Amino acid sequence: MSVDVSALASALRSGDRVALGRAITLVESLREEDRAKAIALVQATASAGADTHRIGISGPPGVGKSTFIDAVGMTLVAAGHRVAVLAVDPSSARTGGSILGDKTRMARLSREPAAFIRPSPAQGVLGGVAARSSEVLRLCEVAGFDIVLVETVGVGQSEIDVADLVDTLVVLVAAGGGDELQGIKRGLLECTDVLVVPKADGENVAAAARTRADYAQAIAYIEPRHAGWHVPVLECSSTEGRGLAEVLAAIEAHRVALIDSGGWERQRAAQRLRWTMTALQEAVRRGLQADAGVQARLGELRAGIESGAVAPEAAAAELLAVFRGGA
Ligand SMILES: Nc1nc2c(ncn2[C@@H]2O[C@H](COP(=O)(O)OP(=O)(O)OP(=O)(O)O)[C@@H](O)[C@H]2O)c(=O)[nH]1
Ligand SMILES: [Mg+2]
Repeated sequence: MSVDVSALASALRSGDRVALGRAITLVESLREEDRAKAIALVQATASAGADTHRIGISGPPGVGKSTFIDAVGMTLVAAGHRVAVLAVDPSSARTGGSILGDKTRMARLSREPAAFIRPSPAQGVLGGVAARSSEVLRLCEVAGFDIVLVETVGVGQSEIDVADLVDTLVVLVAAGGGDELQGIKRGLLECTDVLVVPKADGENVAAAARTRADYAQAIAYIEPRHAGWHVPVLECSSTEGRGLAEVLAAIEAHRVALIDSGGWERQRAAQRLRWTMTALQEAVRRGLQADAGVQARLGELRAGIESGAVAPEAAAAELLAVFRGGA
C-alpha cells in the first residue's frame, strides 16, 4: 500500500469515509513497514477527541449487544450525532471471521450515512486487536464521529480492558433463572458504569425484572468506579424499543457527572498513559523479534534452554543485554 500520510490525514479531517477506511486498514496492517506510516498518521491527528463520547458495550456472546447498538445508534443519529461502531475482540486469537459487530445485526444503522460500522478484523493484527483499538477509535473521531460505540464480547478480564478504552462502560447481562449472580465477577461490576438487562420483552419480561432487581441489590455493595456516580441498573428491549431512552439518559448522565467532577479528564489522561505503555511494550516486543543479534544468540542458547542447562531467566537476562548492546 502506497500512502501519502499528510494527504490521508487531511482527507480524514474532512470526514471522508473512504479515507477513514484506508486509515484503519493502515493502522491494522500486519506489515512492519506500514507501522511507521501508521504512527505518523496517528500523530498527525493526535489532538482528536476533545468533544467526543466513547461508549463501551460489553456482555457475553449473544446477549444482544449488536441489536442494542443498532437501536440506540439510530436514536443518536436522529438526534444529530455522527456515530461510529467498532468491534473489539479481546481474544483476538479467535478465527473464522468476526462474529462481533455483525452488520446484519445492525441492519438499520449500517444504511445510515451518519454512521460508520467497522467489524472486528478477521485475522490477527500486528500487536493484537486490543492494542490497535485506541488508534482506530481516535481515527473515527478525527473523521468527525462524535460518538464511538465499542462492542466487545465480555469474557471476564475483557471488560476491564475495554474500560481502558472508553469513557462510559455499559455492561449487558442476560436475564436468567436467579443463580447467575453467583457467577458474576466482582471485578466486572467494579468497572461497570451502566448495567443493563436486555431482551426485556415477551416471555422474558418477568425474568428480566427479577434479574434487574438482583443486580440492583448486588451493585449496592460495590464501590463505584467514579466517586459520586451510582451505577444504574436498567432493563430494555432493543427490538421493541422499551427502556432505551432511559439507558441513553443514564449514559448521558454519566458523561455529565464525570465532566462535573473532573473525572472525565483524569480518566482520559490515565488512559493515554496506559496506551503509551502498551505501545512501548509492543514496540519492544517487535524490536526483540526483529533484532538479528538477539535471534542469533537465542539460536545458540536454544538447546541449553530446552535441556534445562541454561535457566530461562539467565537466558532472558543475557538476551536483553545483547538487545541493549545492539540498540
Ligand atoms: N427478544 C429479543 N431478542 C433480541 C433482542 N436483542 C437481541 N435479540 C436477539 O438475540 C440474538 C443475539 O443478538 P445480537 O445483537 O447479535 O447479540 P450480540 O451480543 O451482539 O452477539 P455476539 O456479537 O455474537 O456476541 C439475536 O437472535 C437477536 O435477534 C431483544 O431486545 N429482544
Ligand atoms: Mg454482536
